[in-house]
Amino acid sequence: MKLYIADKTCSEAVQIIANELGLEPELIHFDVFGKSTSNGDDFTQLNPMQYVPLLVIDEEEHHPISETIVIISYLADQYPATGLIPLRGTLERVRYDQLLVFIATEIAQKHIPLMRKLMTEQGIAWTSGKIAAAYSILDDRLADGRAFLTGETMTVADAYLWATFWGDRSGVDISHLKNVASWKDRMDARPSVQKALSDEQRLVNAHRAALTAPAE
Ligand SMILES: N[C@@H](CCC(=O)N[C@@H](CS)C(=O)NCC(=O)O)C(=O)O
Repeated sequence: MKLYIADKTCSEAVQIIANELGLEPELIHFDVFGKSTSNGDDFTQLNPMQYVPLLVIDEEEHHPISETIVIISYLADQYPATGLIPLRGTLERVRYDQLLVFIATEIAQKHIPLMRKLMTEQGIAWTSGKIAAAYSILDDRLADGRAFLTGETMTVADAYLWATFWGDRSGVDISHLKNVASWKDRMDARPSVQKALSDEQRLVNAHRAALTAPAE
């Protein structure tokens, strides 16, 4: 299994879930700006949108799976006993999918044009307000003292939200949301999260070093 990742992006959610499950996909770095991959694969052939994360399960047939929430849900669905996601077909799962789509559309994707500095002043204000409101809804959810977004155990939604925490790059300030801040501290401490960060850093550094190494 191959997982294409990029530096400090939503692909960290997949790394975290793979780590929670004890899976060890081969990690490949995609340089979002330079467009090269750490193993020389032509990423455009694999994903014409050039987005990570991308999961290739079957090397022979190359059927890549894109879309963060689809990938993390798929991985967690393979191991129902872990409780990383509610069972498909249940109302609990419908509500859960609602939460994943909320994170994808109201938080993750709304950050991107802000981070890329592509917006007018009015657009920045409107989008930042929407993102802050979405985080505030999640802060309310955590206000009952639960440790994670849906209860006492970490699930795929927590991994996804953690991986789209881009306020330092988008300028969206949510420092007033104390429940989200405590939740973030809990997530930061998880071994699966720390491993995701160190694996990513190692791979990114190696890819950058290879790109700048003088040709022999
Ligand atoms: N619809 C995709 C979008 C993924 C996405 O936005 N990926 C970003 C990183 S978080 C990316 O690869 N951007 C590369 C680019 O903009 O060129 C998903 O939800 O997984």
